[in-house]
Amino acid sequence: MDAPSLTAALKRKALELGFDLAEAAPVSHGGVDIDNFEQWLAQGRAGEMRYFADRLDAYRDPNRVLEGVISVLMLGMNYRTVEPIEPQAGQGKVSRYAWGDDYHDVIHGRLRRLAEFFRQLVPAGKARGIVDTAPFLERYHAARAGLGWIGKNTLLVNRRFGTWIFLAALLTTEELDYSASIRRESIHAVSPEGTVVISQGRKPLGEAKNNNISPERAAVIELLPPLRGSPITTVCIQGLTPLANDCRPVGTITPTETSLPIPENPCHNCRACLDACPTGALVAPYQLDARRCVSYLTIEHRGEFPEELKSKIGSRLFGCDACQEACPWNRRTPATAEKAFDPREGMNPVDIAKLQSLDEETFRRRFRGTPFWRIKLDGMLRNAAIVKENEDRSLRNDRSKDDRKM
Ligand code: B12
Ligand code: SF4
Ligand code: SF4
Repeated sequence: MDAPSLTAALKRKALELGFDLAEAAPVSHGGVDIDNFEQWLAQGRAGEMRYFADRLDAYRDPNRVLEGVISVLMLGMNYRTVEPIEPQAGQGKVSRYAWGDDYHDVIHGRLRRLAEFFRQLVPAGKARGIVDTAPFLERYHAARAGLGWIGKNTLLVNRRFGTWIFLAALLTTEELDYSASIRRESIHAVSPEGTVVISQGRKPLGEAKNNNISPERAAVIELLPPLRGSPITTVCIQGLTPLANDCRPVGTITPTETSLPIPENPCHNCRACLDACPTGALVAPYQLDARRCVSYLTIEHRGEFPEELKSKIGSRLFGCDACQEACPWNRRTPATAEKAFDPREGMNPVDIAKLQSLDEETFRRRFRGTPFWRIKLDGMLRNAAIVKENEDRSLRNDRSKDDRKM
């Protein structure tokens, strides 16, 4: 089967299985994105998520994830359902992604069926479906496949669905049709003077002059002849690809500072997500320090929270949506047709006193198959205690303000 027919068949099947987005890209073997990723790790920004460092070899070499891999079909599934109900006194807030069935379970089943379908079409080929389950930069590959761009909140933003999409991937040993993807033939060479040399492989095609650095250090590149007027309009810096669908990665600016493409980056000058983050976890556009992220603290982190962050968590019991709720691209997105993501009863907001009264057995019965299962009753009780402490503190503060007024 040729690449276009195989790709078309896989995409059709993916949509039939309930995915909302499906596009192919070549699998990346190393490059600046891995460099950024390693830098992120070296800065300690992964916190206690040791699996990154433990599996660094596989991030560098996707053959360790699937021997002989060349392509990936990147998939997206819309999970937006109803609007969130704000918690009242005695309640904790749960982020949208966790209201229904655990997405890993929902998506895993579909990936298995997609992989089986692939094997019927290409019996000699190999395919592996993944959803957070393998050392693979899903957002980066999704951007390369053309599913959207990486927003300043580090999430993949799609023009239609915003950020309310789960990502998954079908890795394959077969070549696919990458026509929707952001290709990497135009790779970059770096020049310290701010001049970007655009090249194809090792063959230089021309030069672009970095003639403006915005306050956010976003670089505007003016293409010099012979490239002026060519379809190359966007600069791919640091390997990030916040590109519109018709853009091409072009160059990079040195040294390795935050330099971002602007003209076609739909985030433009917006910084709503950075401003909305309650803990300052988005330390710069496109950069997240997980150690400060409420999502990390309430879901991944074991043990006590850093004292200085406790009060900033407010009533967030599980996960955090602040950098998504603030995003203008999330304002008018459609609801999902996927029933598995419909909110289960009592999943948001959650009654703190009821949660604190649960024993292990009841917790298991109630939350089996939901994302709460992952952190067990102990983790939920730790989070509940912080939410309660924050509520008590804010009541005390309100009372002392009233006393001062009298
Ligand atoms: C670990 C993890 C987390 C961690 C770390 C998050 C993070 N931003 O890395 C924590 C627990 C905090 C987390 C939180 C959330 N997560 Co999460 N998470 C993952 C997971 C499993 C791995 C992500 C990863 O590889 N991180 C490592 C970092 C380094 O990767 P990166 O950000 O892509 O790195 C690039 C940039 O940071 C940049 N960079 C790094 N350093 C530098 C330096 C400079 C100078 C520059 C310019 C760039 C730069 O380059 C890197 C390479 O491209 C993915 C699934 C997957 N396998 O991809 C889901 C995933 C990203 N999470 C997801 C979700 C839904 C969430 C939450 C919304 C859940 C919630 N509501 O609480 C929050 C959102 C927080 C946020 N703003 O990111 C979805 C996102 C879907 C989407 N639309 O993008 C994913 C894809 C899961 C899925 N299968 O759908 N998550
Ligand atoms: S703390 Fe909340 S707003 Fe900040 S990065 Fe994490 S998920 Fe986004
Ligand atoms: S809030 Fe603004 S800056 Fe952040 S991801 Fe959305 S559009 Fe981009």
